[in-house]
Amino acid sequence: MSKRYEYWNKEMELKNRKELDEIQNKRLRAIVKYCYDNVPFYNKKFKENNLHPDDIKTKDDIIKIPITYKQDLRDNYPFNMFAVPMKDIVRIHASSGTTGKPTVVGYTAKDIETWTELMARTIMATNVTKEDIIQNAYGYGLFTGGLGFHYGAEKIGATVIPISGGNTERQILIMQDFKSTVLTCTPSYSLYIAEYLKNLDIDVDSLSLRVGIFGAEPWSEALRSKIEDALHIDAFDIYGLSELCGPGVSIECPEKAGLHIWEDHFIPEIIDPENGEQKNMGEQGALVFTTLTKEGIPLLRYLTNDITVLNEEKCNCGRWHIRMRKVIGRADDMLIIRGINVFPSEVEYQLMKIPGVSENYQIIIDRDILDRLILKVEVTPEAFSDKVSEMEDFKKNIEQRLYSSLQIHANVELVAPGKIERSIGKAKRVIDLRTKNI
Ligand code: DLL
Repeated sequence: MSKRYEYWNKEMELKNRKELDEIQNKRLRAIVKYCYDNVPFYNKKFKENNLHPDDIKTKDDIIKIPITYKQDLRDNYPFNMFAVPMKDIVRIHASSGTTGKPTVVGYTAKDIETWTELMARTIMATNVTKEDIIQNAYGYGLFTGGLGFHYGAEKIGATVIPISGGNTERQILIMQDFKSTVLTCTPSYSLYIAEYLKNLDIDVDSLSLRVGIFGAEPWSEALRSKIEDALHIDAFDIYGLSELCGPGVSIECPEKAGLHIWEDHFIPEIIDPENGEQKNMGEQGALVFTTLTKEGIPLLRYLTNDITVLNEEKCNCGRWHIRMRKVIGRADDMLIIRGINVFPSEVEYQLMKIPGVSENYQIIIDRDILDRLILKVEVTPEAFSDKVSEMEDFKKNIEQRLYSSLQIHANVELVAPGKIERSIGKAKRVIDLRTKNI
């Protein structure tokens, strides 16, 4: 059977490479000038680097522009990177981050319109339409997930249930009674909901759910299979970050062969996070974005630190918009354990392949004299046993499998079902205790 592909803005979504390049070159010239004229940070940066907006004629010139770092936003906290006066800002969002002050972003009325358009495209790319009832369990508030989905879902004419995150029992009641067809939340929260349904002995087939749009944190293909199996839905990956708008930067289409980045609004690049050099298509590195249409807080070559690979081939869905591979992790989350580089998502991928291991785990890195990797792994109720010898064998088996696939020595600690804390938003799966010991 041939696949069905829905589009919100067919004209823009189906532009070919040459057309997209033309749009990008034109918009790049305009945004560079806009930043130079309106953001003192960029004006100074350009002058320090003997750079003038006229030096940027096409995308090939983009490498002349210095990288913008998250630290630059922190240094300009809260509003100094804004390109317009506060009277023109109609909304503020912020991402919490684990340390220090949040990263603050501001939207003009036009920015909200653009974001809404991007979210409309994004939601429809997963074949969700106005026929659907969307249970939006992303947090509403300073976090961009809730409101981002809300506006996009309303735009396409779907029915939105603005339930926000948490109160899982109520989520389930609403899901049953309102016959939600789409669930939007973090992948970890979707699993929590699935677990709750199981504990309440509710048959998932008695629900109306058919699609899940999950993002805001990395999740492996193995986790996708677990979610799809547990909820009997089609699960799509959505990516975004507050600094660019929030969700709606990229989305998987039904091909699930990478996430399409909306290139009429963003220019993506991959750089080497070590030396800042641009990498070629198909090479892995850190994702960098230039915003092409933002008014409130335009950003040139903003380093996300998210690790991925870009692919500019045309997709079977008809879109040419560049695809990014599922994010492997953040460059700053990469674990270097006794000299071996490991992404938490690789650990997750290997772990999820082992029968009896649940999707609840924690990676703890500690330092005695050498670094120690402790993996707290929750056993599924089916695999859990009171017999110490059985659990001991299971633990050794996990340790051996991780060693043979990732060449890392992990001390596995098995825990009983339900013992690892669940999350309603972004899961905290990695705990690095090393900094505390230094
Ligand atoms: O997490 C925006 C969002 C909301 C995306 C809802 C998708 C769904 P921030 O809180 O600013 O924004 O966090 C952005 O989260 O740089 C990535 O490290 C991570 N991230 C977001 N989506 C994904 C994803 C929102 N699909 C940071 N896969 C980003 C992996 C993701 N990581």
